[in-house]
Amino acid sequence: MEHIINGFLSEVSKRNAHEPEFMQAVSEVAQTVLPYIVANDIYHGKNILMRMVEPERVVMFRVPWVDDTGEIQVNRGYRIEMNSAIGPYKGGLRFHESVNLSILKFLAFEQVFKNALTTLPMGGGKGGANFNPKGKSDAEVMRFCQSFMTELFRHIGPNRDIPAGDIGVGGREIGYMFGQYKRLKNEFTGVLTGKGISWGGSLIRPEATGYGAVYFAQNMLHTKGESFEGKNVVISGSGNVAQYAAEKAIQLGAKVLTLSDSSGFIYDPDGINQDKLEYIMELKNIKRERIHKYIEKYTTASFHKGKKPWGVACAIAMPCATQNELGESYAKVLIANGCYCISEGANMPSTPEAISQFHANRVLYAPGKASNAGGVAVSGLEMAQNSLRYNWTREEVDQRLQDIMEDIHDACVLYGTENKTINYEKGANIAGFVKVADAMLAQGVV
Ligand code: NDP
Ligand code: 2IT
Repeated sequence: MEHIINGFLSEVSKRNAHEPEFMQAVSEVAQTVLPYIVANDIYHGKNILMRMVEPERVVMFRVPWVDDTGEIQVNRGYRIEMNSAIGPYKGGLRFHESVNLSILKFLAFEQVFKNALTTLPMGGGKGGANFNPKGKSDAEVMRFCQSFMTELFRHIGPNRDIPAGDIGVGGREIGYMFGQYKRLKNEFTGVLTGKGISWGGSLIRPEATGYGAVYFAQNMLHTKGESFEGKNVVISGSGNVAQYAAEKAIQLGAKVLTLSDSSGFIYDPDGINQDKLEYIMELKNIKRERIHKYIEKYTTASFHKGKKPWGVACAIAMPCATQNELGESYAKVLIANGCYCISEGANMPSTPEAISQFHANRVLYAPGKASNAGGVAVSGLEMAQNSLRYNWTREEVDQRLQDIMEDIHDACVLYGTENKTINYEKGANIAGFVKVADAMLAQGVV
């Protein structure tokens, strides 16, 4: 088996030189899916995984825009249309200075499996630009978004490819891009998700990724007769996903001790309660400030510059910032301090070495493609509401989200149970693979 996996990965890496994040995501899937393919005749000998790692289409384009001083700036825009076997391409847009082909291909590849797991009919895609929104005025962000959409609009559509938010893309950016799409097409359609409530958005979409990651953790904890009640929770990030993961954990009676951004983390020994969280939301979402400002208001808390929060003792850890933010040494520290449940809100936040530590120590570990699927799931529900020209209530959407997270947990149990323990990584990879592969095989050589 080792020989087959290595042969496959060496072929993929030849075709995708200098794409470490993409290779990391492919390798993680190949380790669990290739043995399954070899053991199942319907998939064997059809080069099916090689087809799945090759994007159906990659679009790269120039994004010129004028900054507030009148200078002309140029960024690079992308859309990776990875797989449309089970539905139109669906996935977020990331605006961050680090964005490149490797990062977006890893995200698009993960998205294919994640979207299949949601039980909704969505293919996988991802896009974005190497644009850094930090410190930019609203007018600059608007001009950038308009220029970005002036090229992207010809590649997307409500039945073709439906982008949404990701790092650096929230309600403000979705609004500017939606407005530009509508002007160019002269059509009001649900071409983006994460829209404002008065113009086609879904209730609970802003909350969905964070809430969903907590619901998934709850499902994992229930397998051990445990819950969030009274548990210490360590969260990284302080953006959309981290904020609503914290909110739901607080509602379930947990004590949230940390949040972070790329400059460091805050530790509040008294716990971040709902009032404090609302202050953070105002700080981050409206004032667009840094997280260290928190300690100016809540003086018993401390700020740890340049550090990650994984050294703080907790039962449950939720990485909700970015890829590879939790490496092997942090994994060892978390486990040594008693952490037994990891639910990833971010995409690929744990390194392969960290994941090996979790498996070796029987930690309840959920990979992002399972645990953070609530965001795209409610995007799917937003698409359904747009098609119906109807809106569901908060309670209806939240209930559907909870049901979907439970279904994803069940799929992981079905495909990932080995020696009476659940390997959620294996379960998520195989469950996602089976759905997409079956559709591809039914559609001929695609
Ligand atoms: P936001 O832009 O709202 O927040 C991102 C947070 O992560 C910020 O606190 C940011 O800090 C921090 N961060 C970003 N890059 C880095 C870095 N290189 N090092 C340290 N910290 C970093 O994004 P989201 O909350 O939407 O996304 C967070 C993660 O969740 C991403 O991995 C994303 O792919 C994933 N995700 C998002 C979904 C969604 O619906 N939004 C759905 C599923 C997954 P700073 O401000 O300093 O950059
Ligand atoms: O990584 C993700 O799943 C997202 N950024 C959300 C994608 C979506 O289409 O809602």
